[in-house]
Amino acid sequence: MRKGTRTPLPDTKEGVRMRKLVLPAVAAAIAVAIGVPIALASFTVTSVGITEKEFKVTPSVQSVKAGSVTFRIKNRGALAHTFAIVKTSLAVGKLPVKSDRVSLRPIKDVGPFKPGKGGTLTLNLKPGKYVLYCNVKGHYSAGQRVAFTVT
Ligand SMILES: [Cu+2]
Repeated sequence: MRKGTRTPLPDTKEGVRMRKLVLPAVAAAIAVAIGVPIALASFTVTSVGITEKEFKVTPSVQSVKAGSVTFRIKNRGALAHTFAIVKTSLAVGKLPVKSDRVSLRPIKDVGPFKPGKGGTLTLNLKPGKYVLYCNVKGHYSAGQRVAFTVT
């Protein structure tokens, strides 16, 4: 006796892909268990496409709303790249570098991804300024970095 929750097709709004993520059986089971109406059991996820290559990180949007954000990373370059995110008010080009790598502690640094490969990273982001970059030796300094804002 599974109760599925039907959701509308994905909305597209200014490049931000807001997608209803529904795990029908699980959501319904949890909803029943904790007494939440089924209609509230779906939730919204913000998805940001990330393209990496030599030597750029290009997000599909420069800013998102606070909450759960899924980065969908794709390496379209010829070298391996990582995807790192750090929360900082420092300017995008002014992060401290040691041994050719950013020395700040990132929230997360995933990869390295080989050419043609990629992955996803979901984080719960608070409002603030962030920098997205690749932390393979020398890549940040070569320009593989971009400012990112959470509002
Ligand atoms: Cu790189």
